[in-house]
Amino acid sequence: MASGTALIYDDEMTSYKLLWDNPECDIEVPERLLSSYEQLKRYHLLERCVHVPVREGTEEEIMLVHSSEYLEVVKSTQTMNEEELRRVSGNYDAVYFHPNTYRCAKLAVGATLQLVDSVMSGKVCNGMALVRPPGHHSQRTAANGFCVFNNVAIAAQYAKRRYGLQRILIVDWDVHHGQGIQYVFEEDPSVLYYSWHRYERQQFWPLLRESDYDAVGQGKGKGFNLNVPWNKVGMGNSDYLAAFFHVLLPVAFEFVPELILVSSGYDSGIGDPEGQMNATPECFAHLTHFLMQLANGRLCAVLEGGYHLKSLSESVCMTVKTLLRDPLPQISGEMAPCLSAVESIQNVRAAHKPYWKCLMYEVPPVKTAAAIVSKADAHLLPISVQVEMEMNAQELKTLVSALDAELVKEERALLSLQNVVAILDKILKKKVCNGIAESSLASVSTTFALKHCFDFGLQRVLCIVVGDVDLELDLDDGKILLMNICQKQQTEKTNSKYHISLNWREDAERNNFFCAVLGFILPVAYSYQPDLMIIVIGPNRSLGINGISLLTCLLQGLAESRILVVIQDTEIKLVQSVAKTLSGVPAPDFGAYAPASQENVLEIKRLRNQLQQEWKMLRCSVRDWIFGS
Ligand code: X5A
Ligand code: ZN
Repeated sequence: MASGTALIYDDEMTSYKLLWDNPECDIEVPERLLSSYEQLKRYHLLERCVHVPVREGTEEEIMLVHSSEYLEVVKSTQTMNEEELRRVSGNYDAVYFHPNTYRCAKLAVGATLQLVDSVMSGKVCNGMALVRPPGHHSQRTAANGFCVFNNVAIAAQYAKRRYGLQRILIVDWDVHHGQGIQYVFEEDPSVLYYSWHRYERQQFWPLLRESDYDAVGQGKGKGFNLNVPWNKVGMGNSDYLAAFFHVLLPVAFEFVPELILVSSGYDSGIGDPEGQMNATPECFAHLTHFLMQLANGRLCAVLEGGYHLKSLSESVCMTVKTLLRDPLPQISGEMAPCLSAVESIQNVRAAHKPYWKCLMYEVPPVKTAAAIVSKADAHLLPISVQVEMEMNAQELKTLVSALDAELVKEERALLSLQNVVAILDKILKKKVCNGIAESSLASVSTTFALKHCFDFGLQRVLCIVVGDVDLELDLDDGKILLMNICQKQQTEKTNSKYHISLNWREDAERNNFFCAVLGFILPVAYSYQPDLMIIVIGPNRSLGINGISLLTCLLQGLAESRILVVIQDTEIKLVQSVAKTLSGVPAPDFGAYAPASQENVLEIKRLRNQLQQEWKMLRCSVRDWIFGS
């Protein structure tokens, strides 16, 4: 990997200045470059850099962004007298021309491209170009805000063309909005533009509506324009860092840029008359450091604004020192962003939620939903469980009537569906992973739920019924595997592949269900490979809370953990315990282990013999294996 830092500078870019009185432009002076360069010398940073000569940008390069007409206008200013220069300058917002402006503007473009070439060729890893005039305000057919040619925008287009780059990140930390860059790449998803800027609700120059956080890009470029508008002056180190942590960096790491161009203006630094912000020079070291972790360290910083000569030159030095990989300076100030900053950050994040995964999943997804009869008991459930509100009656009727016209007429039946449908819908639409629904008529609601599942396109649903719940189902096609766990022998029914009765009696104090779950239920369930599981708990159950917890817990390995638990009788202890296991509250207690009774062991054996041909995971002996196949 390349090492070294390029520094590109030529004092010819100090050869133009404002020739007349204009208070808006008189801060843009040649000393900006001279003092920065001097300071680099004084800190012995200059001698540590690789010096790359400047060149003129060619007309073809300039026309990667600007029109030929505009190029001709700028060209024509070379030979103008002061009066003519004033007149042309007056055609633009916050611009002055000098006879040398054209030459310097071409050098500024060329210096930027020399830097890109040095980094892209691997001659250096990163670097900085100290240039005048700046570029980020200039547009296809207009100079603007001291800017003539858009150095950084041209560099991005050039890098795409010359090096075939597909993702370039432009970070504009100048205190003004680089609207010129925004305009060029608004519809271009290959260039991600990030800018923070003094905005004050559109009361600060350039006074544009499109500088606000809701300008996210257009067409294919939606999501690739990030504006952080500062609505107050005085933003400092912690505000800038917060914007990096919570907006730029997550998006940048997701974007995976191949090259970073920094529109490196220092009017966002402390003391600057334009910005009125508070970031100390050390802040720029930290900003630089973070960006160096992207794009394989390929970073080109190009000077834009910065009008407080001391603050500017110190900040330039901090940037270059960091590019040279010196240890970072301590950052000063209380590390707490101000309210206004946080508000802006929140707004950009919200505006960009649809486009970036890092912003989409900021809150962990809800795993478990519950719909219970007594809403007053909601606080007894784990806080991570989302308690569903009453379902809209009309919505329910529409949903039900589509599948079962008769059912809609029965008030009591309809009511019993409410919770089950609400939760099942969330599970099917993958809004939650699992859930609990209390239902006064578990048989009706489960039968309906199964219909709803197949209507939704599920292939196999495992339905485990604990206690007395009669389901009238067609069980021949294998779309449902029904397992009844009941008290006593149902003599008239024989077990079939898809309808299994497991006679079980639980030890009152202790849990003897391990043997049934491991020895029978799980092997069958894993052989079946359901895409949803419904556990129905009715009255007269032969299984205690511990047994039910164990069952729900161990079944989570199947169907991507999609489990719906339907509970008929309101029993908050049971709901609580199931909610805990489903939501993954740590270390559920299944109760003390008890060996299964003789009766239970025989039942498992009997079922295994009966069904191991159908459900091959039941095999646990060589004999089973040989005679079962
Ligand atoms: C490059 C830059 C600022 C123009 C301010 C005009 N331009 N009021 O910082
Ligand atoms: Zn600026």
